[in-house]
Amino acid sequence: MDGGPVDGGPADDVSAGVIPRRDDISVEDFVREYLVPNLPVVLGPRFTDDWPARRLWVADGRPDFVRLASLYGGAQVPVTHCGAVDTPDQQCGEMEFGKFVDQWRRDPRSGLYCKDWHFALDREAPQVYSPPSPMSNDWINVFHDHGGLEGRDDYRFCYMGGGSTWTPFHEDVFRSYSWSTNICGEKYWILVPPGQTDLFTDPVRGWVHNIADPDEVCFPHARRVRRIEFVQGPGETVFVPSGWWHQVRNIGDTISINHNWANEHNLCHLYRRLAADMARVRHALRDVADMDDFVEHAQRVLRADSGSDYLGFTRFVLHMANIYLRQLADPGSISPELRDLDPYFRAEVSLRRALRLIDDVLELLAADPAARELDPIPADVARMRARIASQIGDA
Ligand SMILES: O=C(O)CCC(=O)C(=O)O
Ligand SMILES: [Fe+2]
Repeated sequence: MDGGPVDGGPADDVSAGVIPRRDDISVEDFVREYLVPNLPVVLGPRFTDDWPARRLWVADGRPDFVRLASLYGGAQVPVTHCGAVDTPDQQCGEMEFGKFVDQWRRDPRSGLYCKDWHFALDREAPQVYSPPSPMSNDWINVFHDHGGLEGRDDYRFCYMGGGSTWTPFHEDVFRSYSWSTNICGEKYWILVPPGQTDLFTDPVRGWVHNIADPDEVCFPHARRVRRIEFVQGPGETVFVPSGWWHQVRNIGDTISINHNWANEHNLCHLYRRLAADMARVRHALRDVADMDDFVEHAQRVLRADSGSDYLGFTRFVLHMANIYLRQLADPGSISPELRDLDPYFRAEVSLRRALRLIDDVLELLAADPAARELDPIPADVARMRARIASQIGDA
């Protein structure tokens, strides 16, 4: 088997507008069939059957409002109001979780949506879930926990809301992957394969906010966007690949957990997003291009706009490369950063492949004019590429 697309496989499903579904799949097959070709899939409930949250938070298939309020009532949570107006910036504020649950229970169609709650960061309570094994190779969160990334932030979220709540059409932060599991309830998904942004974005008007019912005056081609639509049931997990725009609507009372994540397989997507954002920033700042600290200024603007900059991204990649090189040199001792990964990801063949993919991105960085003028990126990148070459060879 050459590892290429299989007849009747996920790529064919996706071309036919059908979401691939798997009740069970090995981690290795998940990587080969979905991560490498960057295709979506819905994993069956068995991947999350052992989650305490699926019992603790649910009664008769519905949210257990009393239990939820007693467990987390005092927490401050972000709450959005999904009004009738389809704007990307839904009104958002903070609220005590107990009050939110109370209002949700009394009026399930109030449009209140508790979203982007950093549940895992907030709670010291025992863990009530852990990522499905195929999604455990998460450089963003696992390594953030070990001080690898700056700032006290994570990309793990809890969402709760009634039947009228939804998330407008968007692409995920940094062009990361996401996975999303329903603790209870159902979601209606619209997933859009990459390569169609011309149909639903515009330099002046921005982008379509409701792809289910686009504004045809501003975006006359949006109805032609190829898409996959499907319902995600309780316990199921949706894998959203890099750069796939999506829109999600809750059908009835729904609770979900989602993580943004990245690893060697979408590192080049992250880099290309950053490089494209950089090009846009430089273009916007072209009138002040001769100011003294232009390079640093452009990085500051990039960080404010995109949540990351070249130095941060390079540090992240070098940090990961170091961990993988150390692990490869000393396979007997599992580093704390790699402990939570499925053993498949720690196998020598996986470590080598990750380092090769890291090196591909370092090669792009080494050739990128925006990176070349930023000390100490060029020297650090060159040093790391030499170390990788000496440890795994050039192949
Ligand atoms: O469930 C939602 O409302 C949004 C989920 C989402 O955008 C994601 O998982 O990336
Ligand atoms: Fe998303």
